[in-house]
Amino acid sequence: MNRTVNKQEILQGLSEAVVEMDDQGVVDLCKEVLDKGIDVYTAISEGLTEGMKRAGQLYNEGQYFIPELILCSDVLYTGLDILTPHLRTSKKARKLKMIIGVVEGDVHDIGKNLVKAMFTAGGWEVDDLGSDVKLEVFGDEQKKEKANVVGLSALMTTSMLAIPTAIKILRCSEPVPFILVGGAPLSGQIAKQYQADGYAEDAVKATTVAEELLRDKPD
Ligand code: B1M
Repeated sequence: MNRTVNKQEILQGLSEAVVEMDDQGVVDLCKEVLDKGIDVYTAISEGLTEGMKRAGQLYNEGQYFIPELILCSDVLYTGLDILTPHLRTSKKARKLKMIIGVVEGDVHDIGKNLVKAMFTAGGWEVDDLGSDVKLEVFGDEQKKEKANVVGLSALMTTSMLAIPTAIKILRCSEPVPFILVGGAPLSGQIAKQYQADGYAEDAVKATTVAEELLRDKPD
């Protein structure tokens, strides 16, 4: 690996290492991120995530196939494992709780895991149900955990059709949480149509939207 010198090169290097499925490259660059005091949010969003997006484009162009995508995501996770413990965690006066999961029929969990990392860094307690989550599990978990927010993620035009049912189930749970939805095929308009309380297009905005929901309606 070439020796990287500045922040921009490190971010670019992280992105390329994900695309090139270079696990050791990501390990080395994450160490540089930490040694040089580069903002960990930036390294995740402008380095690792950009690389995964680029891998997605290569898949769309027919240059990468499923095995490459799996290897790219493995490398992304190597980086996340190193960097996320260093995300600055804010201390909240009252502990806020969120439940998050990818809806049934959908195994795409990279975006959901980034959302989880941002909430954890924001001082939230996060109950992660994983991916391909049966819809009734969201309701059952809410009854047990009484979260402030439940986050539903979907990455496919097919799986997102499960979201309105999940929302109906959650509206019957006690206490009713704020429901936040996200994932590439969704939009603010679709979220409204589905009667979600909030929509966020990326992981960083997700925490802002959740906090706005609680500020506007604290109880
Ligand atoms: Co697949 N896949 N995939 N895939 N995959 C897509 C989604 C697809 C668009 C590719 C394509 O055809 N162009 C397509 C879906 C088509 C559709 O919509 N109908 C697709 C398909 C078809 C499939 C399979 C069916 C392929 C097959 O087997 N023939 C299969 C699905 C199996 C299943 O789920 N039942 C499949 C499998 C896989 C892999 C396992 C190989 C791998 C996933 C690995 C993993 O997640 N552990 C994979 C990948 C990597 C992709 C692409 C390339 C990239 C997705 C990704 O990780 N993006 C994707 C094509 C693409 O996007 N170009 C594709 C990076 C990630 C950081 O972004 O997830 O959007 P994203 O998350 C963002 C925001 O969306 C948002 O914040 C995140 C971070 O900023 N966000 C939220 C997400 N959730 C949120 C929740 C919130 C708020 C914001 O609040 C709660």
